[in-house]
Amino acid sequence: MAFPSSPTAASYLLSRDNAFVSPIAALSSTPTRAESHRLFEEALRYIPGGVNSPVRAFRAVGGDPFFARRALGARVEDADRNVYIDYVCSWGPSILGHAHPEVVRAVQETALGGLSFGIPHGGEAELARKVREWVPGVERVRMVNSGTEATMTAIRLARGFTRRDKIIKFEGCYHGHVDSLLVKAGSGALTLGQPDSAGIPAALASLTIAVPFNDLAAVEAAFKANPHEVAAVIVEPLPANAGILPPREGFLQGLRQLCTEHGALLIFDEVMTGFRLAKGGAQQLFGVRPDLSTFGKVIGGGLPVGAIGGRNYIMEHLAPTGPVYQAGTLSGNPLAMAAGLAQLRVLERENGFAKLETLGAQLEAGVREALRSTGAPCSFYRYGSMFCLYFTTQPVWSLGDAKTSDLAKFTQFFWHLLDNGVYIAPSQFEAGFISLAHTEEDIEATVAAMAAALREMY
Ligand code: HOZ
Repeated sequence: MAFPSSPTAASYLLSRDNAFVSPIAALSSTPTRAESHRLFEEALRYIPGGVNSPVRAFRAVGGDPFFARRALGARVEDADRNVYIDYVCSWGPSILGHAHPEVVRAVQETALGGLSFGIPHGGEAELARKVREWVPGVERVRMVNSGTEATMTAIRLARGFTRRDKIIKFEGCYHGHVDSLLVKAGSGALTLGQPDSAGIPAALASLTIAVPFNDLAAVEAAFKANPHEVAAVIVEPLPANAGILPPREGFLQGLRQLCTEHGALLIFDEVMTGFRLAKGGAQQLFGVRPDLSTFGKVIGGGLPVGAIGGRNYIMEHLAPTGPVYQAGTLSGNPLAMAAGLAQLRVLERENGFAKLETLGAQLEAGVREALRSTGAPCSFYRYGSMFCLYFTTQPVWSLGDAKTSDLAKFTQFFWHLLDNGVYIAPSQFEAGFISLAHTEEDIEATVAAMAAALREMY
């Protein structure tokens, strides 16, 4: 698989076509990853597990992770110069593709005026205004540095606002590595078999009630068993950290109703879905208005940003107007604001969500045909540009269903794809992401690689 020619940073900034569209040449042989291996050995000497986030370690699929040399458009190139069509997209943020020229330019130009101020600046309100314009449930926004910070702040705010301590969450949902929320968690915690992390005091974990996703009766029972004690229900409206769990018709509406009835806040964790599924995220797609929303990933254009937003009468409980303390030296960082604004501007101008839907539909049609022709016992889920293939025929509505997936088959599928130039997350319990830099040809090549993998496996 070829990377765009003339691989200098400048050439990507000059020519969008060069940067984002390149012909696909099949790999002539199985790629070798000697340099990645060397870099991993080196990293292991200094970094626990050799990685700065566990999901990167390839533990679930065996073997060493590849190391990135660079990532441009829909491609990532590894340290050995193997090139992959990338469906991880930095775990979601790169919705325009990697290093989009406008985003890079915005960062470069802003950097010339300073890297960090610790003083308010205009870019903060500009991005906050954009979030408020796009997302139905948001009147005020506080910028933070990651999705984890956003959800941590959201539950503190919910507790401070309601003066209650307990939180209801869903099994397999992942809300970052927040102490209170690393209970029956998804993503890397699930992948590594540590959904309840060590190091979290039992007294704190006991304030978190985990129930199965799509089970309204369980939520109702939890409210009844803890009268006037539940501060919030936090949910990924489209859980994408245990694969993808589609919400049943009426489930999110039911949560809204139960929260209102019981005086608890409804928090939508839109770190994955915000600015990806639709302009207004999952809350727009499913027509349910939460009290608080958390964001990350796409909102930062590839730089570390998170945000929490909601109705003003709740948000004003945050310091300095209210008693719930929250802070951050780097929050509202000028480069991050500039990158986020540039990314959202391009998404809007290019009618991004409609294009992503078209690419997603193409992938879905191809995968379904491959499943039909190979008879592979799988279920495929897709919402817009997010997708997941499970190696089970059981409909997947909950973590329990997701766990019926044949993980050995997933591993075979993963390595077949990687060795044929397609990179999906190295875990069954993650989602795939399409970007605007993916082309119809990329999707075609991906479907062909997936079909070949399934043919070999079944
Ligand atoms: N936040 C991502 C959700 N699946 C995983 C990225 C990470 O933990 O590094």
